Amino acid sequence: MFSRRQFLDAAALSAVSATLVSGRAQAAAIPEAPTAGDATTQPPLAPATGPDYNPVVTLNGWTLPWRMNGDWKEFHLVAEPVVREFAPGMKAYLWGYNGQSPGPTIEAVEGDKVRVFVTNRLPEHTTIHWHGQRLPNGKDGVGGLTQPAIKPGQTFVYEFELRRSGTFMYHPHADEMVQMAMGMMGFFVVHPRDPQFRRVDRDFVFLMASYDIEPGSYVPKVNEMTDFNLWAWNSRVWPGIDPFVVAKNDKVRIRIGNLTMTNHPIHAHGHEFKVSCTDGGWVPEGAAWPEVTVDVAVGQMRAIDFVADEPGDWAVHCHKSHHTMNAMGHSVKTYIGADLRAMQKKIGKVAPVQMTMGDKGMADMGAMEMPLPDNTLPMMTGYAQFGPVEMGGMFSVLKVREGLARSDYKDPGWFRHPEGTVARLVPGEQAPAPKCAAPSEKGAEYRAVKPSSHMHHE
Ligand SMILES: [Cu+2]
Repeated sequence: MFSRRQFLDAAALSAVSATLVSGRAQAAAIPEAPTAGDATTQPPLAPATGPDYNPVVTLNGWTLPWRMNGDWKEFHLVAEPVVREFAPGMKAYLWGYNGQSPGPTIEAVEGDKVRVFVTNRLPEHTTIHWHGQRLPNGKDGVGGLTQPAIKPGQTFVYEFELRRSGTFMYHPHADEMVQMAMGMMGFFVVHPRDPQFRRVDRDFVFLMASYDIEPGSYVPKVNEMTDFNLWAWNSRVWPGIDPFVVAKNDKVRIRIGNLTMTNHPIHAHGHEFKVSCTDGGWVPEGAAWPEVTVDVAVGQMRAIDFVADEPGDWAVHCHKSHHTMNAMGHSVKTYIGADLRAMQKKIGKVAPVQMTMGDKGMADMGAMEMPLPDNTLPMMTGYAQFGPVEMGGMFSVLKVREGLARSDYKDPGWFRHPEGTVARLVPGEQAPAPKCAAPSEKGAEYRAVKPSSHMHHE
């Protein structure tokens, strides 16, 4: 039996619009929460009900299935600890949704009424904010401000009508420094009611996140503000990020959201694109200008559109060069021009596996097989048909191929370049090796300028 006090609490709770779901009767009404076991890119989820649209492809991720309940589209997100593989050889213990970080992409249509159940299986409270959506204030998901936090074990429900189409995301607004540093985020695409409106053939989505995970450890350092060592797309780093596979002459859209602590100038090779959509809505076609790099600031989302009319393997990457490397390179010292042979000899006596490297630059490290601590990734890695790619982090490949079937997203392998179209060696023109790399006595002057002689200069 309710006491008066409990009755008032219950009345107060039902007055907040992000409503706590409790009791056996309601539990039976909550839809199943599908879960994903790994970081495989799932095929696009075509709509079985409602208006037609071209579903998106979440890089190394998936779209959350839903069920219809009357005229409501019902989804179920579960906030929980997850294990995420960043690339073969490295896993991290993150927080995410439905088994993975990022959480599954939510897709629906402008005008849809959506009901999202959110169950909290984290050790602390959380909320979900629907970044960019027009909705009643009480569904905005700001803990303390627009709703009470969702305590561990509780399920809340958010109900709102999708008032405009576009490119959105979801993330917590509760202990958010920790929860986003732990990987809690997901994409939210609202398709236009008119399936022909700004339609493309292939539509890819990914969220950018940064992590600070020390080589050999598994949990991100959540208090880090600036000094991250893993720059991820959908919590994956190159060579763990799947390619954008497209057919020649496809209209392609790539939607990008930034939940790191810095901006990322995203650069695409081989094509010009236009920004077609932001988290604020569609950019009128006449107002967009051609770009090959778009800066995505913190908290922003950008969709870029282009026609993939140049066959090939085209790099797509963040243009901050420190964001295309992985953890092991993060604290490597600069030795360009130093005499490492002498130094290595001395160090080798006390630490046999320690390697000093980089006297000629760091490109050697792309091909280097060296002992690594468990659970980390080389600074730059990934092989392609001509050798090591010397990249890590925020890097992937746009693979444009002739004659791919509409639904074919399989990695087609490396591009077969037409005869005579690859940059080539000019035979018989060999410049002398630079002095600093030469082991001869001629290099002695240069090698004499060692970092140590600066450091101890008196
Ligand atoms: Cu970047």
